Amino acid sequence: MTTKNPTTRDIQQSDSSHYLHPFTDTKSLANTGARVIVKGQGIYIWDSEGQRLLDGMSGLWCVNVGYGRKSIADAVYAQMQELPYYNSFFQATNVPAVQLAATLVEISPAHFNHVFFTNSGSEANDTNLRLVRRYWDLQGQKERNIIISRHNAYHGSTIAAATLGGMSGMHEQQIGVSIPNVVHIGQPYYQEGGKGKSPEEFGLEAASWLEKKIIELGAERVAAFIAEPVQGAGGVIIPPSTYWPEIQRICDKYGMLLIADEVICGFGRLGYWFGSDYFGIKPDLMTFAKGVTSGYFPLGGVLVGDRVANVLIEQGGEFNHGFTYSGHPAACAAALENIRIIQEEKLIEKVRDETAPYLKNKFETLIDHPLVNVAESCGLVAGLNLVKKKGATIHDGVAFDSTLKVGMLCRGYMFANGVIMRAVGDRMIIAPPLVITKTEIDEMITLIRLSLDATLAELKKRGEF
Ligand code: PXG
Repeated sequence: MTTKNPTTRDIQQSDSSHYLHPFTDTKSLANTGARVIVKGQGIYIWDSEGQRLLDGMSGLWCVNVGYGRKSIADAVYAQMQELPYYNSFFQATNVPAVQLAATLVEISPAHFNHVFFTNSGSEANDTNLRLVRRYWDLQGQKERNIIISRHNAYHGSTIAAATLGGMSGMHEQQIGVSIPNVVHIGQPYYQEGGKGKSPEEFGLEAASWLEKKIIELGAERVAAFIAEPVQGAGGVIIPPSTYWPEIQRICDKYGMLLIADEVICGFGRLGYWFGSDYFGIKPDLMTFAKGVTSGYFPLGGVLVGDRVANVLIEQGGEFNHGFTYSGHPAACAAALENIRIIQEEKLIEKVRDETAPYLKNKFETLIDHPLVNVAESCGLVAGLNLVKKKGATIHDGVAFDSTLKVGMLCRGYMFANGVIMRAVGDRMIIAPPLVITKTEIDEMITLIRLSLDATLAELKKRGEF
């Protein structure tokens, strides 16, 4: 691309010629051309054609404080001028990394007193895998090395993180490169597995799959259970209230480690600093990324609870693991300013007491739409299911033929109407920035309803409804 003021078409052409996008069918993208995003402010982004979009997905679940925060840019700029980089290997450290570690310890539950920094959530989960195996090795229980995860979980895209995750499409492409001793149990998705049961009964049943798996494998071989408090990329899978307390009881009973992947739920998404606070669980390790910097700079890490940290520090000697950019000063400066904003603007309290309950009320009104079988939310994440026909209960609805790709059709109308809502199959999901106001929630719901109407009209035209 050589033009000085490239047109959207120039950018799209160059994009499809050279840029391999993540999780993208390059050939089909080349036919349509990527949407070029050029600007963001508050909860809105703009594309190169000047269309404004209400970003119902906070970028990719990360822009918690919204776009256009000059103070984060200033903090990074100042840090880059002072010290753009230095490593934390070889007995050196840097001030922002030290300050951020202390801040994270302050905002997390009391038993977290240590932090390991990475660049991403994927690397953080790789780190978890190493921490867990190292912990049990140091305890003289090397054979305790199986990690249990869940189908449809997302834990990242490195080989270890993709193995930990439960995305079948990713596993299919991991030809011969999966990590051994990672097994999966079912997800607590009431719509999928709860027919004939109350949500509470189903929550207990879904948790019992963990205990069954432990007994099947032998508790002396099970090192840890890893899970997202609310599954994000899997489609905003909100577990019934009985699920997490029972999972905690099982982990305690068998003495295994509990890893909460807080990459999406952390930093206020559910109206608490961490999803674990929302569900009242006490994990040994917490993965974080995304909201720690609101996406302004790549940064991730693991909050390491005392149980693991004490063994690692007291008995472990050198931990042979780390990244060039672990504790990157500019990334840590971005995170510190981001956390300061969350605190100063009381965004977590605002979500918990005002906007999450408001969103819940408004979002649930969508259930009266002919296409919508379920409309539910938890904090500032929400999901609705599109069906061909509603039934007497949510389990009796008739799904669309998956080849119709109704979710993608609906997503197209959302874009056209100026709101970003994601499709996971025929489940439509949102996770708006924490700064969203009640008026903006109203606007978002109006745009969603308009797009549902357009989807319905199109399906009727095609004779599919
Ligand atoms: N854990 C969770 C719970 C995540 O959601 C990761 C780990 C990996 O983080 P990094 O920083 O390595 O991407 C994630 C990332 C989607 C989507 O389609 C979600 C994520 C990433 C890409 C796509 O919803 N989440």
